[in-house]
Amino acid sequence: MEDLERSPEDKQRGKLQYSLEYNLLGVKQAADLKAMDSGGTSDPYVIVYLTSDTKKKYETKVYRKTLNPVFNESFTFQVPQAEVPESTLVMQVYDFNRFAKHDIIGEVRLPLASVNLQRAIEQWSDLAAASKVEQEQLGEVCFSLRYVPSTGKLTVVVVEARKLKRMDSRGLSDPFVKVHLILNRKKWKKRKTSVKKNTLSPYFNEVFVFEVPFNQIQNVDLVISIWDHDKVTKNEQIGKLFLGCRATGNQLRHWSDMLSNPRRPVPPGVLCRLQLFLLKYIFILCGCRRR
Ligand SMILES: [Ca+2]
Ligand SMILES: [Ca+2]
Repeated sequence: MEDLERSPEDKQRGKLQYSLEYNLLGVKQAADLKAMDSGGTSDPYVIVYLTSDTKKKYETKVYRKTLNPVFNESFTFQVPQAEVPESTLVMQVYDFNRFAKHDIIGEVRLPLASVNLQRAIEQWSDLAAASKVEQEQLGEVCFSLRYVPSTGKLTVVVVEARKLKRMDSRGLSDPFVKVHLILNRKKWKKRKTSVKKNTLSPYFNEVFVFEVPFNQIQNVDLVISIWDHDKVTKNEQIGKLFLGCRATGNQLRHWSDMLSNPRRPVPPGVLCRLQLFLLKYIFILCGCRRR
């Protein structure tokens, strides 16, 4: 019955094999995955989490250029008995991209109430289109960029952010912005704004000037990330975005505008009001995830 309702598109996402026994999840392998990259392949990895605790996510290694990855990784979940009936296990297969947003290929959702956790299962499930339920709105950030080739000065004005995700259980968020420059894929320079307390629409208007010689500007990437300051626990990242010659979409356009209009600041407006998304660029660029 369920299969009949599925659109033909879902069929082409591929399938995932997994096992589950008590709180031990085995992500076995995927097959016939949809090709997300121009070369006709994908770079798949799997993120798993429970809907009752979306902050705790686990992920497998990335497998390069394959549509049939064998993961064979296990994850242990701690889920209070009382939350089992309400909780759904989500396994999302993503396509890794080094310099762009990772694409979701599809997902398997397994309501824990529908399985007997005392009995080991091992099965294949077709990947379905990702549910929008947990696709969070992280917010927008507005900034302007200016690069003057003759002096080698790159000016980043962090103007404001809007509609940020609420990170604190009591209160809103305490946002601040980090600006990283990456040179030849390594962390190079960083600056950060002040912290604005208890707001989801912080106004910063803070100016950062970086020295970037003209012969290096093509090798520089800019990462703008927004964090929630916490006094007691670790600061948490709300979202980030990435600009540079290897970026795509609006991010690339904003960067190209800056390079083609030397001296004139690219005004904060539609172009620079970019959506934040979750990425792992910093780690990738440090080489922690390279294989
Ligand atoms: Ca890819
Ligand atoms: Ca906080």
